[in-house]
Amino acid sequence: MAPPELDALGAAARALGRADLVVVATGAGMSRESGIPTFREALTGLWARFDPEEMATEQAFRRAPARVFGWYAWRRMVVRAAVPHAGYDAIVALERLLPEVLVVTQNVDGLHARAGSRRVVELHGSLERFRCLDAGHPYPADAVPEPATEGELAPPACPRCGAPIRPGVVWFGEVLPEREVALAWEAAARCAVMLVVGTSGLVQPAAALPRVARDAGAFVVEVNPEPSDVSPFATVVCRGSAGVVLPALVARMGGSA
Ligand code: BV8
Repeated sequence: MAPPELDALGAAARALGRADLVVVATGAGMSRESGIPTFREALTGLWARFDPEEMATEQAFRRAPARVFGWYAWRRMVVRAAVPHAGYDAIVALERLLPEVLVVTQNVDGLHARAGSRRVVELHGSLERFRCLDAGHPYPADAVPEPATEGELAPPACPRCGAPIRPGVVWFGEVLPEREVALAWEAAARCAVMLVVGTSGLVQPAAALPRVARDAGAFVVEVNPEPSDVSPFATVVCRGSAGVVLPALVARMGGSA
């Protein structure tokens, strides 16, 4: 009798092999093996004493713009230096093996696109996008300095209206972008398989996606070394890290990352 994780891997590989549409829904755990801390670990140094749910808000930015902007400029610098690990390559391999794959990510690090994934929906925006706080005037990412150390960084002023420049991410209390939500929810309701990778399933409304897929009859695979709020909705759970399980899945399907 194969150990349970191999059964899960085999069942997941078989379900993927039959799937017309696969949604790969990823959270911060997907980037962990590329050296990017998960959201709950993302507050280091001077920010260590803050709670992410406090820092990632418009209120925090208005109250302490240099502290919040410095955190995002630092995270962007860390992310730019990161290299997508084998789990990202495995998702790109899935895109070659299967008829239709859509990546729906909560992450703002851009690593899926950098790895070569062609269809990526960013539910929470991107560290590489900036706009002004009041009018939403776009601001060129390359004009934002890359800090040499973790520290406060005063946001630039919008050249058009003078408002402070903010990161193009979705903060807590902000609505998710309409187009991305429509794409993600439509695919979740239509997919044969949803691969849920590296998310605690705590942040709404993204956390509802595995439930949408399961309720629509999809085969839901969770890839996470730890139990999460997604686990109860999973058809099978592959208890392991993204960088190990995803390549193993593709290998079981006879593909190679
Ligand atoms: C909204 C961008 C509505 C910014 C992010 C009560 C009060 C107030 C608000 C709420 C409330 N209840 C619900 C809400 C809404 C709130 C929310 O969900 N709060 C939570 C905390 C309860 N949501 C919102 O505010 C959303 N907007 O609801 O608007 C509205 C309606 C009308 C009008 C106005 C508003 C907006 C949510 C988006 C927030 N922005 N990111 C930034 O990055 O700075 S969220 C951010 O945190 C991430 O993007 C991600 O989504 C989330 C972190 O979650 P995970 O990705 O799951 O990461 P986490 O660290 O939790 O878990 C990592 C997992 O990986 C773990 O399970 C671990 O085991 C696993 N792992 C570790 N290593 C590996 C691994 N897995 C695989 N391999 C490994 N190697």
